[in-house]
Amino acid sequence: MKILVLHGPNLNLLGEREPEIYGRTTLAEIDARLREIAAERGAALESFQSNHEGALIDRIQAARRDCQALIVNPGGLTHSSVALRDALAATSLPVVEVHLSNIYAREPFRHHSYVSGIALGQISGLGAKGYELALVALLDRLK
Ligand code: CA2
Repeated sequence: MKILVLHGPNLNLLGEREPEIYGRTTLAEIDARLREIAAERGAALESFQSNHEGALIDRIQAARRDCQALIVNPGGLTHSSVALRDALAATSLPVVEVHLSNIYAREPFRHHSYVSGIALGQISGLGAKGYELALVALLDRLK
């Protein structure tokens, strides 16, 4: 069983900038912890970060062939990308949407997500822990 974790634009900056909003944990640290949790439960995990919408969509399309579920933090594309939503929906795989910050406690333009309507669930505001909770929930579900 393989879970794909997708990180959208600018999330490569995690831990380096705006720690008051996004925390001090780096993306590499998040990915390492997720790989550890997956391995403990006998699953594989692949992480992919891109600042390019098309690259994210290409990876989502490929996931139909090699993954059983997705965890996605679409970054700013959450609030703008119908194309990303369509690609996720087309996989027919369970998707959990994760946000480090609570998007509903921030600017109004962050309150709408194009992804939430096709997601199994959304975790918002729990920092890096949100990815871990999403992973455990998906692995329990796929068991
Ligand atoms: O809270 C989240 O995880 C977001 O998806 C992060 C996005 C933001 O546009 C969403 O509204 C909420 C921004 C990702 C940029 O990440 C940075 C990390 C460190 C420094 C600067 C940007």
